[in-house]
Amino acid sequence: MTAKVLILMGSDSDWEVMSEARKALAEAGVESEAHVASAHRTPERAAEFAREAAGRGIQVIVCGAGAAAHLAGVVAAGTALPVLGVPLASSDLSGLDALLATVQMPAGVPVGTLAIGKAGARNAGLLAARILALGDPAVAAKVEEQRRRMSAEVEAKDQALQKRMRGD
Ligand code: RP5
Repeated sequence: MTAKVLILMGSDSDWEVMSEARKALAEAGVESEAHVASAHRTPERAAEFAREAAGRGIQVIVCGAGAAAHLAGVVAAGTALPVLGVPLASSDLSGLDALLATVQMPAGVPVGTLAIGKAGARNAGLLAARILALGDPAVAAKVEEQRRRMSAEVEAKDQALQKRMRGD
């Protein structure tokens, strides 16, 4: 199966967080590939990934980067594919720097920005799956399954809480 989602990150130190996106995609049955490419340290490599993604069958790109995080913006500048950005907390500013750098794109170059860190990485994977689900019933079924599973987990937590409060 060829990858439909490309996950890019500024450094291998981002992988612990960005692997959450890959896990969420795997739950939805979506094949992904992940690479390190930095907007600052390897600008040509980042631009090449952006330029070549659509031609390789990629449909959504997820970019995670920390500090002055320009990766998602640079990639969005080089492709017409949807780009999702995950700001990472890898500097002394705890991700606020990356959030602002990722979210404040000028009009005309959209980056769909998620939350800082692991929740954002997971949501980027889930959102990429939902985009793909529009044209893929098998992925759509997995997305619905994930929603049902999440609801069931919350209900189970409430039942456990009620039981604890009753003292049994
Ligand atoms: C950013 O700088 C990367 O995305 C990473 O979050 C951060 C630190 O990178 P390393 O110094 O760990 O390579 O470009």
